Amino acid sequence: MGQPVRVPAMGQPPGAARRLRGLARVWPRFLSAAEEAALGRELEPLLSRQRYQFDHWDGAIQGFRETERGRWGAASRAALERAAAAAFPPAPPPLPLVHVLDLHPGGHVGPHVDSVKFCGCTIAGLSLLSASVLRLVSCRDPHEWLELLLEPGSLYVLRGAARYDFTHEILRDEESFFGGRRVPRGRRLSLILRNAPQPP
Ligand SMILES: O=C(O)CCC(=O)C(=O)O
Repeated sequence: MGQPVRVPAMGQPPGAARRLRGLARVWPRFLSAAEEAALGRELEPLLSRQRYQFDHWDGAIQGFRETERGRWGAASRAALERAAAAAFPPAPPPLPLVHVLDLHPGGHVGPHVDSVKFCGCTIAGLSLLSASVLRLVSCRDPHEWLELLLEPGSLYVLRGAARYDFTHEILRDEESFFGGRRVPRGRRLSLILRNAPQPP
């Protein structure tokens, strides 16, 4: 595993990049090909039983199926433990259930901030199958934004201000560009780890 990088896309205003230094990070090629294959093998039978939903009640996510999983085979568990060690502070650790999101090629995750009722200071995601662009936009100033390129096999982490003060979204295929470069959005699987909210 190399050092995390946060490559700013061309034309990004520098304010968000400065504000989110160390708080929004990507580790490209975090997973080995064997780990990606093991995770995919384990998830495919669970996901393929479901239909993609295009009518989510609050519209935040469209064209998706999802599950939560707490029991993993050895290879998948090792990869998730490595991700947890890289992305999370010592406390609170990630919750035991991993949220698995399967996004249809025509689906997207709209801008939202994860509810503070269910998620603490850190969100981390492993991406499989298709590359995508994750966009962060300041809740205070929509001109302050940052985009991260999520290649298959990468790990991202959002913590602190990146998690609380910016919305995050996964761009739909038609809008999926990174620094002027087209990033075609096919079917994408993500495994999202979150820690528990801290008591006030
Ligand atoms: O798929 C991802 O990486 C992000 C998903 C997300 O934002 C969510 O489920 O709240």
